[in-house]
Amino acid sequence: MTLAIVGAIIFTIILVSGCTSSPGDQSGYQARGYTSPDNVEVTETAGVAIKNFEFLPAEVTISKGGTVTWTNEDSAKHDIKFSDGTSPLLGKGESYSKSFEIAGTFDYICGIHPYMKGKVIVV
Ligand SMILES: [Cu+2]
Repeated sequence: MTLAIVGAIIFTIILVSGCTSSPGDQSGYQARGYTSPDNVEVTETAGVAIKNFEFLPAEVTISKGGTVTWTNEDSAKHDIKFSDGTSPLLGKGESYSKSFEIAGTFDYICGIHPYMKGKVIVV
């Protein structure tokens, strides 16, 4: 679980930096051997933690046919609400997985706390 979180954080940094990095930042990436910002790493599966009323990371990119798994780490219950349906309510430690067969950008919220927002990008 710790590794997954670290991976998610690194992935987020890559995504965020890809949008905002200056040329100077890019050299730092290459030195560390990460995928270049223009070539964001796409994985078949992604994990999203629900923690402190936030989706972490709030944005994941997966390949078509891939799966995202959300795990609630809060004591409060949350769900994952897309335009085409809502997950069951997740208690602490519970997970929900959803597969994405169509490329696109899919926004979601928590149906209980609509200010909690996330995004799945399928490529
Ligand atoms: Cu919630």
